[in-house]
Amino acid sequence: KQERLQWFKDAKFGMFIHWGLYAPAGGYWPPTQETGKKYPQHYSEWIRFWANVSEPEYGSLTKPLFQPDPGCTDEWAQLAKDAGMKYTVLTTKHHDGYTLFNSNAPYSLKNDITGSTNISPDGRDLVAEYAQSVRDAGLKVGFYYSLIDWQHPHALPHSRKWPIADGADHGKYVDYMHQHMVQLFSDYGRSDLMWVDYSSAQHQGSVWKTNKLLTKLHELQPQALVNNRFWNGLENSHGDFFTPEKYIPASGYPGRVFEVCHTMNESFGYSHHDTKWKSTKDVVEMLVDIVSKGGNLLLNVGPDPKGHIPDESARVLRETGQWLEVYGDA
Ligand code: FUL
Repeated sequence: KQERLQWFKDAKFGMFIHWGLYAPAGGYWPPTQETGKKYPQHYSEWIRFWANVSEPEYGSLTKPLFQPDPGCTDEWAQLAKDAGMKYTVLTTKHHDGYTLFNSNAPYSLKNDITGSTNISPDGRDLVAEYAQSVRDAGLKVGFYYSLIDWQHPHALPHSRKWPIADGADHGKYVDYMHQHMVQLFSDYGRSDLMWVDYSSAQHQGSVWKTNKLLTKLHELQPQALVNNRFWNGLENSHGDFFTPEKYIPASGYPGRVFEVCHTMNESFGYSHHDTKWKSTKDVVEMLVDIVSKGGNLLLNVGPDPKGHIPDESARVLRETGQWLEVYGDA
């Protein structure tokens, strides 16, 4: 385990990427700034929850609003490199239930929702493009995968706003999510990290059959790390690393491997109205603070519906990289 963790401890700085159907909504529902209601809550990636959107309205965001430009994942990888980051973690599925990869897990819903959860444009697989770009840039490849699922009819009740249909069988959802993660670690080459998100005190590791899943994941990618968000009582004894969110205590976390996740503004997903951008000074100070306490910073960007990282983030990240060039090893 110590050996597996070494690159991670050395890396110190990574890029988190939240991207999905919440990008075209951008914190409004219906999803236009002109006619939509503004949801001021910080996390735009929760729009489906905030606005209580069901199908087919939510899925209709796929076309024509979510329009990834070819090559956008190369831009992310280049920016991460320019910023001095060493790894990236992409939301392959967030809580809304849609995937950036072509899932081969059986997905038959009882209600009127049919078809795939994959939101990649026809003939493309965004996770494949991402993994290729990041690996080509010499960075480590990480996948975020949401345990919470607002789409799947058999998901755990705590993770849904909508009532569970009669006859819901949580086991089916657990199998589904295992298949997804196994696919992520089978079809996309060498991968370095699985970042699951998130369980709760009532729904601990065993509910997710974590032991079985981790065994399988480690068989497929022996070098890979898995975070701690299956919650306490984990078969993987709190995961390979601990993941405080937007928070670091003055004393750090002595004796623990940890990674603080934070974001360039307030929201993780793209938001039209969240303009509380961090300055280069803010980012450098945060990075220095966390690294001096022995942790990593996983700093988030929220690409727009075409896959471009907002200029306000890109500029600050490049300037952070320039600062690291001069003072990084000091
Ligand atoms: C949280 C999620 O609910 C947020 O949307 C975001 O993904 C953050 C990193 O983790 O738990």
